[in-house]
Amino acid sequence: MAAPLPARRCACTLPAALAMAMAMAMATAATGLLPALPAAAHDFRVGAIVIDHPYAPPTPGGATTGAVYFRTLKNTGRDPDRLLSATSPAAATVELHRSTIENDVMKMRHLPVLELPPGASLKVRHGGEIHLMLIGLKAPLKNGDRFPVRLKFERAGEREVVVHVQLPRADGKPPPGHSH
Ligand SMILES: [Cu+2]
Repeated sequence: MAAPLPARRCACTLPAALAMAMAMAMATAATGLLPALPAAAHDFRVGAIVIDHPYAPPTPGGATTGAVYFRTLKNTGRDPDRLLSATSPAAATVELHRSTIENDVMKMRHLPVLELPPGASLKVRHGGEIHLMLIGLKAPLKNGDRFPVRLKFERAGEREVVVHVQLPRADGKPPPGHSH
């Protein structure tokens, strides 16, 4: 196992246009014109880990970053596990990120690993703190697209999941924290 990376400031930025597009998408979704998540739920299992409904919001043309979320990430086993890393043919790199508010400013940090204690059921959703960041997108993510992401867990091993690109529902929350 590699030594944990030190937490560091995320170098990624989403263009203002993307933040605007996401805000508009959320507003549109809130009107009920679009199917709510999970319109077509899907899940994946590897060992004791269940990856429930991986999804990604669409990105505007020219965007080079995007985010992947999970409705839930569960460890149904009795042993602790950790999500170590992810890769995808859709992007040059995939990083685990946590966003936090510090002095009213949204900060993005690279998370070396995501801990999954026994019985954990983590919501890794838009508007929340944790996401997978797609860096160096090869093409914009379009509503209805699907793409694979390969997840590597310390105990359970590796599993490729299919991510659905979709407009997320508003969830009664402000637009996703992607103005970083
Ligand atoms: Cu990020």
